[in-house]
Amino acid sequence: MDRDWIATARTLSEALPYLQRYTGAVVVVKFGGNAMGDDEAMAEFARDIVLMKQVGMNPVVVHGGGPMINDMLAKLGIKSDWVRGKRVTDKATVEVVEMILSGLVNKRIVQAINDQGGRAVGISGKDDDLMVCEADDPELGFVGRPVEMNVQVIRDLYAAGIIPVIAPVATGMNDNETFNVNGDTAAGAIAGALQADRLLLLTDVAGVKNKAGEVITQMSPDEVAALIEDGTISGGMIPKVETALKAVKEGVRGVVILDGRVPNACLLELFTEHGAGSMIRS
Ligand code: X2W
Repeated sequence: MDRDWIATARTLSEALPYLQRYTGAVVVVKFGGNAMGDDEAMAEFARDIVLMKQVGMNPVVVHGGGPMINDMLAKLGIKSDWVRGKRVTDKATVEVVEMILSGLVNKRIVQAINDQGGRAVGISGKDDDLMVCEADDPELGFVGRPVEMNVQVIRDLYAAGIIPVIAPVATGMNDNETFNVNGDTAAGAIAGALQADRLLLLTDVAGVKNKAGEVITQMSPDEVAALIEDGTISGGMIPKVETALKAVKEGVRGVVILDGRVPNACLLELFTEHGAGSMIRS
């Protein structure tokens, strides 16, 4: 069957109010390791980001890469333990984390965006002291909790037409310290410091689900707290919604938890009435 070109044109026309609403908007996109697929899915993600930039938004990509760190640690025979959703990170582990996140994963995303005609520059939380951390918990070793954010470098990059791509690796308060930061935590801290219009947390589930297993499309911070309290939100979703609550409290206008494996997930959320995933805002 022929493609429906009239429907294609209508889709563009229907996007106009959303395009107008988001002109100049700062949108932080957390791209988790589990949401990253094959090269084709990566190209599609990159295309969405380049389109956002092209229509006048300021996308800022913060990525994870947990599965890729796991693969390299396994190859090197380094064992990894997890405590409350965070990787216990000793000296040997933090070196692998920095190599994989700032190297392999960061540059793969940068290259994919550039291949779609965007101008991406990859940095980590170390660059220009973007994210300075303290140890989160002595039990976790070199896992960082952001205590000082210097986001001017991000503003400088997007004002110059560049899409920043940020690895969640950070500097400490003491010389030569390197911290491993959970990707969601880093994205939330960056979105908060930027007072972003949106934080999109791309993951591998459709969003926050109610007891019947249906995705909840809109929630206030109070409703989220009640759902944690009664056990509806549990497991791996807890750190995500906690990041969302903190970001909203710090001034992010809306946080959306959505499935990054769905084709054009970001466009679906931003440019259609349908939206995607679960939105948390006051
Ligand atoms: C994470 C950083 C990467 C990450 C880790 O070591 O795996 C901590 O757990 P995803 O793909 O977004 O899960 N850091 C402290 O967050 O990756």
